Amino acid sequence: MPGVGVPATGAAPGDREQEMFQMKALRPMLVLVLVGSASAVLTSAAVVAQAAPQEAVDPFAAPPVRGLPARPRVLESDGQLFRVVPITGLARPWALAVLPNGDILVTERAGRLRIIRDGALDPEPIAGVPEVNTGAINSGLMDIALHPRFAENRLVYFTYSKPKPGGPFEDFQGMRDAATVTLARARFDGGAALADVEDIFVADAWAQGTSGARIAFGRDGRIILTVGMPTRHRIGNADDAQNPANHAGKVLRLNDDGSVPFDNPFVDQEGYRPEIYALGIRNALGLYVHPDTGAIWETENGPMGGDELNVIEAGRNYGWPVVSYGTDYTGNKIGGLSGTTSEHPWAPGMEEPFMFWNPSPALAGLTFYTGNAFPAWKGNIFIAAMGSGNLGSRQLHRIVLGQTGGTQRRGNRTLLAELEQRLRDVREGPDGLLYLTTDEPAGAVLRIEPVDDAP
Ligand SMILES: [Ca+2]
Repeated sequence: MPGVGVPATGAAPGDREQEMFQMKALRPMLVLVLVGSASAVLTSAAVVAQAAPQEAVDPFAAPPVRGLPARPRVLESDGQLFRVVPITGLARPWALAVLPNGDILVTERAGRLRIIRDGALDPEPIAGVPEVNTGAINSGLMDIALHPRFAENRLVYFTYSKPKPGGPFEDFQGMRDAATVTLARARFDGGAALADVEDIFVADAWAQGTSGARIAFGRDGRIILTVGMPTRHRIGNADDAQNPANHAGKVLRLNDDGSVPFDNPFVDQEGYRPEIYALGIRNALGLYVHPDTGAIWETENGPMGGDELNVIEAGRNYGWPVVSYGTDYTGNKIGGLSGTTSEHPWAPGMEEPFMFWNPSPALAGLTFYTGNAFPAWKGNIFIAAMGSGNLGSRQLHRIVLGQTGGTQRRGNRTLLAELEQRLRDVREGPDGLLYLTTDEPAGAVLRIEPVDDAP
């Protein structure tokens, strides 16, 4: 069922079976909006589809932009002109944080922390980052976030893959080394090095393979930390995502010193790690706390055709690896490295995604747009997509919510596909502009700004 799907809100499992029956009977049920990938052409008449405008027109440039531009270029999407300003010289940039003075901290996957000062990349990395493991696609030095009171305390937080002590697992059937998600805190005074670098939380989630880790501060000042657990390896197992006795495949909630908040949902429940906030997570690569509602939004890489946008609530179970709208890359629903353990995409007691994507675009960073630079985008959700091969296009998704903020009408528009870049992160800066990272060997930070001098 290619396209972008919205699960029927509030439907009980029995209702869902009835709906599947209706779908087989060619009755429209899901509101689907096609995305740009050619493989996303509808193959079933059982859905209502509306093609989104796809061809971006660049009114100022000839020839049209293909690939990362060397200089600022004006692009267009859905009638909105915007200028893309590339800041190049980065290698596999993962995440970024815009400082109050407009400088930008950028993590590079290999374990370097870089800084863009006054719009130009400082050639010297910032010293003090611990050794990182880069053994899997989504590993290395990953997310970065500023303490809510950074202007006063200068505290920065970052996540990384911590190598297992003792080095590579040569004694473990000759396999590559294992790592676990670690949250570190440091002080950054704006100079050339971090100070007081400290691991404040080392997850019990030793794994061989991809395990993404995002952080965001809740409105209450607590840290939300995602720990991925996508597939089945000999070190770490997808089933760990349902095991409350470890941190793999979970959303965690911590105090800003790494300790356990007293009001976590399972803090007094036997058999549960007290840091757990939600379970059943595959590989979360985007995380955002809405400043008005406090809602926790998460993007998650599913298996083939199962990328998700979720709203994470305390104590809930988000299904992995029991249920998913995707399948293993063998095409089998059940089993394999990445298949589920259930034939059905839903189960009692497990949360449905807010949206899911098929094919999977390899969704990564996300933000709501709350600024004033682009009034037409206000309230929209932006999601970076890394794509590749059968994973759909490398582009930025723009999700338009319904009038009620809600769940009835959701549109998916896309932009920046012509750049053909693996878009890893998207953030809104304090200036109301959007900032992205391109996770490429010759990567960049992209600043998206309005075009005031447009004809
Ligand atoms: Ca899920």
